[in-house]
Amino acid sequence: MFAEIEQYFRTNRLPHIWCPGCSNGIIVKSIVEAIQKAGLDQDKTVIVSGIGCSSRATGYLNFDTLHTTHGRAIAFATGVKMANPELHVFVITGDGDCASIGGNHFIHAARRNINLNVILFNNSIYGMTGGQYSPMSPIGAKGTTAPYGNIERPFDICNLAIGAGATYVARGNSFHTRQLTDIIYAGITNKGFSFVEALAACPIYYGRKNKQGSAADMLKWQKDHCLPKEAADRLPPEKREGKILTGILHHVPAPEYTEQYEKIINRFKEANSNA
Ligand SMILES: Cc1ncc(C[n+]2csc(CCOP(=O)(O)OP(=O)(O)O)c2C)c(N)n1
Ligand code: SF4
Repeated sequence: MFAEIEQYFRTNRLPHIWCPGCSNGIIVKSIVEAIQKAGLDQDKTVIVSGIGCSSRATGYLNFDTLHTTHGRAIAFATGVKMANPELHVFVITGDGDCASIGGNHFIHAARRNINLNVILFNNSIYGMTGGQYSPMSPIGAKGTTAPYGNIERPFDICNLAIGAGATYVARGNSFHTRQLTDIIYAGITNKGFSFVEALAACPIYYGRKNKQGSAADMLKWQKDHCLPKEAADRLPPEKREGKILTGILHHVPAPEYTEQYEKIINRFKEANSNA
């Protein structure tokens, strides 16, 4: 099984640092499966990450990768894409990395509709630094900085992406891996800012602090609480209560940023050659 995707990993960098039961590896597998399905040239694919447990993924992936600074993955990725629009550029980020310190880069990249594939590993907590609450921790969730329960309302990051102008927005989870691969793949085919929120399970910090049981229990929770949007659309409101909608939530075409930029450059080149 691993042999099929082994080429996408720097096997000499394994084993990885993730805790037993962490779902980061599951999400990474869906990313490489989507890349394989899309037939992307490994030498023309760049994967950029920030800092966090999830962001460590770039160290294990056999592409040109950038493990950058906390919150700045989208800014670095924007630079890469602008410098060479032919590259397929992915961003791996955490809920802290993307929605907290990196929130401003996130909304502006979405607004510009620059052709990036951003995959957010949402474990609802800062894993790497020991379990502080994040802007995506649910109300009441416990963290080292919220010992009595979080009182801040979390972002619905997919709605934020849609509001900011992203042209492709989807949500998946670590249990329904085929769906996760499919929505990442569909994002690759979108020309513009593609955003996938992948629900992750951090059994060590989020799970322990919030009495979520074992790693398997946390995946089962995702199985039981996630509902594909198409199925939800056919149900009465009371049956959708408490469910997290998954699948493609939003997909509308809009001009892509690097193409618009290229047009301006060409216009000036033409004007100068005629002068
Ligand atoms: C500028 C800066 N501020 C803070 C930190 C410390 N720091 C490292 S990772 C992290 C949060 C990680 O949480 P998240 O992005 O959700 O990723 P996870 O570890 O949960 O995958 C923080 C605050 C840092 N490295 N750099
Ligand atoms: S702390 Fe949580 S997110 Fe980080 S590797 Fe461990 S289980 Fe995964």
